Parts: sequence; structure tokens; C-alpha cells
Amino acid sequence: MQFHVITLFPEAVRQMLGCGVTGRALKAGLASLRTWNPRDYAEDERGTVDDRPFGGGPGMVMMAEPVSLAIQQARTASPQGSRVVYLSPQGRPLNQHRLVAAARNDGLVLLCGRYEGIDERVLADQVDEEWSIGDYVLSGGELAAAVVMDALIRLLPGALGKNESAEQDSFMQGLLDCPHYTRPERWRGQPVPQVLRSGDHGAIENWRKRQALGRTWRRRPDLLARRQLSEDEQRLLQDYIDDYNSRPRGADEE
Ligand code: 9WO
Repeated sequence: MQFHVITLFPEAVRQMLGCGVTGRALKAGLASLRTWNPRDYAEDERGTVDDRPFGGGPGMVMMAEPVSLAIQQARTASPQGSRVVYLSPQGRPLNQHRLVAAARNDGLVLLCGRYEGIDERVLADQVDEEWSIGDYVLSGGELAAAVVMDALIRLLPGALGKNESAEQDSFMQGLLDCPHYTRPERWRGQPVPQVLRSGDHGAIENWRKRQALGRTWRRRPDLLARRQLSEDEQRLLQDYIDDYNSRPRGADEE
């Protein structure tokens, strides 16, 4: 998948993706990253890309022309059908479902704002979608773009090792993840749940599914409400709830 990122800070974007799973995917050619700097399309000698807001107020606004020219170049260089996405808190909330849909395309153009934002007329003309990664304000869209690319790269066939397939990810199944443990078997008085050391793979699978369902029920009931549960899953969740309700009063929340 080709990523084209429009940013005033191309080095920062590159650095964020340079290590781990994303770094390997880029080196292997599963994904590629090109950056387009509006400063290179500035109309004056000094490379001015921002100006004062009409209507007054603090801060600066990214100028239409340099951003527009950078978007045009990115669009031209990107595969047919690539969407231009602006990252902002005003966008549609991003989720795994939308990422899976986006991963089916060969390319994606990500537009990163700085300052107080980008002249609205460019957004109206040249942006296909606006995405938010959460209800908070950053100092620019670059971190959000890196989040989007990281989540997409994990979905590309071959990006993850055999033992870490994306379908296994909790969110791929609409549930939160189960707890994980490694050695030692007892750490500061806390044991690893017995079933995980039993070698009974059926029992382990059931325990993990029950934990995933139970945690989702307790922490994110909104996720469960949107997901159909199979009869097996309903039974496992009921086990968890029964267990939960029969705990001694004041027992540990987890
Ligand atoms: C800055 C600012 C300063 C004073 C008063 C109001 C203000 N609003 C902003 C602002 O929203 N700046 C944005 C910074 C402009 C667009 C790029 N920036 C950004 C993107 N911050 N946070 C995001 C973002 C993107 C995706 N998901 C969550 C947050």
C-alpha cells in the first residue's frame, strides 16, 4: 500500500514509522511512504505556508495554495482510487472497521494540518474524508497520520509474523483482548491462572474467549451492544457474569 503524506514535518512522520513492524514492512516494500511538503509549493521566496486568520483571533492558518498544490502532486503520484483524508478532531471517529475497508485500497493520501488548521476552501475542494483518532487536540495531524498508517500496515498480508496474525487481534473480532502472562509462574505473590498451565488447549481457548467477552462486558458494554454473540459466546459470557456476581464483596475489580 502506498502512503502519501502531506506534512510540514516529513522527518517526524518517517521517524515514527521507521522501527518495528512498520519499519520492516516499509523495508520489505509491503508499504511505501512518500511525503509532500507544502513549503516546497510556497509562492514566495521565504517559503511562507501560514497566514493570519480572517476574523481575527490567535494563531495562524495554513494557506490554501501551497497545501492545494501539495495535495495535487500527491494525488497525481498515488494509485487510482486513493482517497485524500484530512486528520482532525472534527473528523468521523476512526475504528477497526473503517481501517479494514481502507486497507483494501492500493493508496492513501493523508493530509496533516498544523497551527489552527487549514484554509477551509482546500478541504471543501480536495479532501474526500475527514477522520478523527479520538476526542483530543494534538499539535498537528502527523501523530494521527502515523496512527492510521501503523494500524493499516498491520492489516497488510505479510506485515505480521506467522504467530501474530491480525485476525487474532481482539478488535478484529469486535472484543477487547484477554489478559496475557509470561514467566515466572508466580510474580510478587500473583500466580498465573492455572488453566494457562494445564496444557488443555480447548480449556485455554475457552478461558481466553470468556475473559475477552467478560472484559468487554465490564469495560466497553457499547462494543458488546453492537456485536452479535453466538450461543457459545453467550454461554461463556454468562459463566463470567455468574462468576463475577458470586465474588466476595469488595474483591479485586479485575
Ligand atoms: C489549535 C488551536 C489553538 C487555539 C485555539 C483553538 C485551536 N484549535 C486547534 C486545532 O484544532 N489545531 C489542529 C491541530 C489543526 C489541525 C491539525 N491539528 C490536529 C489534528 N490536532 N489534533 C488533530 C487530530 C487529528 C485526528 N484525530 C484527533 C486529533
